[in-house]
Formats: sequence, C-alpha cells, structure tokens
Amino acid sequence: MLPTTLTPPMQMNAPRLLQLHNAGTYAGNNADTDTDPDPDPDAALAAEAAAGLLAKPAFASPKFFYDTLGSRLFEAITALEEYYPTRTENAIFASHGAAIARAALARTGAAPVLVDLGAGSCAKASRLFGTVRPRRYVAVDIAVEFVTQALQHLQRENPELDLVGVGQDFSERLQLPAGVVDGPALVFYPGSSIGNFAPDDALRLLREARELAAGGALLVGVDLIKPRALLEAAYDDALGVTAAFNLNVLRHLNRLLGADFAPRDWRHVALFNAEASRVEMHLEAKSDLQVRWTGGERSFSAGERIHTESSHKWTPASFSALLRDAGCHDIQHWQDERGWFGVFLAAA
Ligand code: AVI
Repeated sequence: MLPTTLTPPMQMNAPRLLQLHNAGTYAGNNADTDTDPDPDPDAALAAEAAAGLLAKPAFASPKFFYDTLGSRLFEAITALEEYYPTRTENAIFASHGAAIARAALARTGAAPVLVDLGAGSCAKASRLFGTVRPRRYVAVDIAVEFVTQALQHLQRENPELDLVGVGQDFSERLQLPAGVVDGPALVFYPGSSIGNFAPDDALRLLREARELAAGGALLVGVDLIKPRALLEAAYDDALGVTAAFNLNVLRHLNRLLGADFAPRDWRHVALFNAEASRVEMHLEAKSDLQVRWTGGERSFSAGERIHTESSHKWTPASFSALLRDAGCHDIQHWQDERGWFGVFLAAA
C-alpha cells in the first residue's frame, strides 16, 4: 500500500499521512515515504479471524469491534451512565491538566513531539496542545480515514503546528517511520486502551513506547480495580449498547469472511474474572448451531462462547510496577476521588 500525502487547499501546512503496515522511512514535509507494503491486509485479517473461530475456545480479536458501526457504538458507550472510564479520565484532566502538563514537560523538556496512540478524533490529545505546546503532533491509528479527517480539521485550527498521521496497527508492534520522532517525545495513550492488552503484551507495548519516547515520557490512562457490580454494569449496560457493540463483531466477521453468523442466535456476556483482574466479553451461542464461511465451518453447542475482549484492571501499585518493568522511572499518577481511574506519567 502506498503512502498518501495530503494537501488540502488554502493551508500553510498540510498534515502528512503515512499509511503503514510496517514502519518505513519518514523523509520530511510532502516527501514520498518508503513503506513495507502488506500484500493483502484484508486476506491477512480474514485468516486471523478464521483461526480465532477454529480455536478452542473460540476467540475474535477486539480489533473486529471497530468497523464504522462499531466505532459509532463505542462513541455511544462512552456517553453511557454505567461506562465511567471516559468521563472519569476527562474529569482528571479537567482538574489536574495543568499539573500533569508541567510534570510531563519536566521529564521531556520544552516542546516535545507528542505521539498519540489510537488517536481517533484526536480530541483528547488536542486538549494538551495549549499546555504541552508540542513541536510536532503524531497521530497513530489503525483507522486511517477517520484520523485523516481529524488531522485536516486540526490543521485548520492550528495552521502552524506540524501534524503527522500514521496509519498503523500497533497491537502487533509499535515502530514509527524513522524521522517522525526526532527528539524527546511524550507518548500519550489515554482511554485505558492499555487494558485491552494481556499483561505480557502491555509490557511489550510499553517497552516499545519507552524506546520511542527516548529521554521523554509516557502518559497513560488506566482503569483501576473496583467492585464487581460496577465493572460488570459498565460492560453490560441497561440500554444494551455494549451488547450491540459486541454482537456487531458477528456482522463484521460475516463481511470479512463471507460467514453466515445470525446475531440473534447469540447473546452478549460480560463478567469480571477477579483472578485474572479483567472484565471479559463473550458471545454465547443460544442453541446448537453451525457457522459457515468461505473455506471453513464450525459447530457451536448451546452455551459455547467466542471470547471477544478482555479489559484488564490495574491497581496504582501493579501498573507502576509494569511501567518500571518496561524501563520507566520517575512515575507519578493522578486519580479521581473514588480511585476509579488513574493517569500515569513516567519518564522514558
Ligand atoms: C477501548 N477500550 C478501552 C474499551 C474498554 O473499556 O475496554 C472497549 C470497550 N469494550 C466494552 N466497552 C468498552
């Protein structure tokens, strides 16, 4: 896949979009960029999805939540009364944003490169522009079109700011094109998305983020352990929005694999697995059934499940230990009054 250089009219600067599956070389404004093209990303995704369906127990990667409808359903989840993480993280930044920015700059030095992992609409990171004053903003997201639109909008609002978009699935490996980060960086990973990684994978990602930040800092939003009832309600809301978000994976798999899942035959299950310190989401077959897709099939017995997501919950002590294992130091965190969510800052 070739990189795309965007040049919207009537602007001094245009955001650069580097569409990568593997890291290439960043060669400056409006330059062509080498990439290591993935021959057929859809075929690779389909193979990954089919392997998960054939596994025992079956699983589907959480990345299959986020097609267009799934992304909208996730936006809706963040507005639900039961889903506290987004609201609580926003409140922490509203109360402590200036202190967080000061502490971040004490670790990175003035005008760091701000790298936003899973940037989406870029809304959370752009709230840091006024206090962190980055010299470049790098938005990394698998959803290339979405992030492109967000960057074009941001460039109109911030015509002088150097903006770069990188289309990358960093769940496998975080490695940006050489030259994008050319000095101390503040790597920002909000929203408790780090919780969607198993602890070993979270450690791997934090190590890669620390290497990227080199002499800078990491700023990570983390959901904290709390009573089971609160956790389970957050992932099984009364309106059924999270159930729709989970069931939508089946529609996505139908499209991707040519499968014949009937969402009505499945039920949404969310439970807190205290031993593993994670909320799990599953899709459970309501009856014995057979699913077929191009090149494969599988029968599911009533009650059999497809594991679709794990959302790990941490304590301030356990997440600080993870950051230290990743090679970080000078760790500080801010949390809300109830201790439901933490924003962690660590020198890289
Ligand atoms: C994106 N991620 C942090 C969300 C979470 O809470 O684990 C995804 C989500 N799944 C169900 N509701 C929200």
